[in-house]
Amino acid sequence: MQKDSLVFDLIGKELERQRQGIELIASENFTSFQVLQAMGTVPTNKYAEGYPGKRYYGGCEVVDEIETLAIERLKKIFNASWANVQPHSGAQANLAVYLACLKPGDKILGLDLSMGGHLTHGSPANFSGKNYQAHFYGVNKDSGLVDYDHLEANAKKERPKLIICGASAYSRDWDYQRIRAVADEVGAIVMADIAHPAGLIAKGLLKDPFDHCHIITSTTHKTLRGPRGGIIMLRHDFENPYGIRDPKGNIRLMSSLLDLAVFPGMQGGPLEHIIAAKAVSFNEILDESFLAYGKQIINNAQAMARAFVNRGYNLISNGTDNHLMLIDLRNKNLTGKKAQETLDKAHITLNKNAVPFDDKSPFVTSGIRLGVPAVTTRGMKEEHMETVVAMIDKVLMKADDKKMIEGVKGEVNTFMQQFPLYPEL
Ligand code: DSN
Repeated sequence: MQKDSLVFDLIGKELERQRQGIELIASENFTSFQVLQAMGTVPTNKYAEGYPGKRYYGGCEVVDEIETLAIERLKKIFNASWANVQPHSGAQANLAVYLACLKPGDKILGLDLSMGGHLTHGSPANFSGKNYQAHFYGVNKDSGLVDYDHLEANAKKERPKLIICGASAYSRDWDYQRIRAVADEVGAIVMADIAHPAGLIAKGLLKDPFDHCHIITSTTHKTLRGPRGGIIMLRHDFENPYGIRDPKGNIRLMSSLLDLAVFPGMQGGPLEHIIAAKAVSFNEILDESFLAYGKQIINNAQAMARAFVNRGYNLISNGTDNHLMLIDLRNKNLTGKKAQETLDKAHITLNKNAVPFDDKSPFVTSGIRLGVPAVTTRGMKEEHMETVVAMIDKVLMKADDKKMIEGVKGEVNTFMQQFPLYPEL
């Protein structure tokens, strides 16, 4: 069979796009070369439904070792007592938690998507909003911070079974302790979806949600810088509050219900080549160098936020504690859609994003979300943030000047040559 040049040429074009541009999508990153290598390996050929030592197929002795290594490394990173590394994505991880904790029609309480929350936290367009009765909390209009009073009031009114914290577009740290106190009052389980800041939490650079939140989910490809995928963790296992028993009549621990929810509840065969790549990335996170990476992310995000504020941009909550920021462009007479499309032409990639209390549709939006994990992996430091923001500002302030935008694209491509990406390829 001849090499499929059609597909491999497109993969080559995507590599060039990633090399030449400035990547500011807050949920993206560049894996190490060895993580990339592990993904393209032979465990993809193996069926391994079940868990290490308890599979439904023969020949699983090697993938058992791979998966066990991934689980043990992940537990070590977060000081967790139990982990499941099989979810194919963050959405799957969240679905598994809902399957384990809820019955269809049960109430959940999450951060509103339009205020920075995630689709899987109860959006009516998503399984979480279709199968469960979703209620929401928001952010304070003036401060842009999570409105914990609103959360508490809604929790007391609705008495949800599950309270979800975590966000896709929120630049501040969370008060997990307060959320747990509310949950204890109303008898709810707390799930923290730490997909965005997980890499910073892993190194102690943000508050630790593990002691306050019963269940933690995450993706592995954002600040954790691993392959695309999901994980679920517990620091403290606990008896399920619904009295569900195993065939011997013992009350099942939550870890057991979560394992059952992932498989056979909502997935079949695990992706053992991806689990191998997760294990490689977890080893990288355990290394001391990942702490320096996390610190640099925060320094870069703060330098970028300052550079925007100095140019009169309106940052939600006036800054950032983590790797991302959300900018309301209304004072610049721009929509998020126009900003994203125009910056794309200059090879600067980010996404339009609703801002809290947005008056525009989700397809247009008044804002943009920017994050620095990917450019930090490329090697950028604080001083480069000023250059990046200057280029963004130049494009946005004359968004219809095609010649200028073409010029900035050239500047971007030249600038990025000093930050090589995958020289091995
Ligand atoms: N799509 C991801 C993000 O961009 O934040 C969340 O799943």
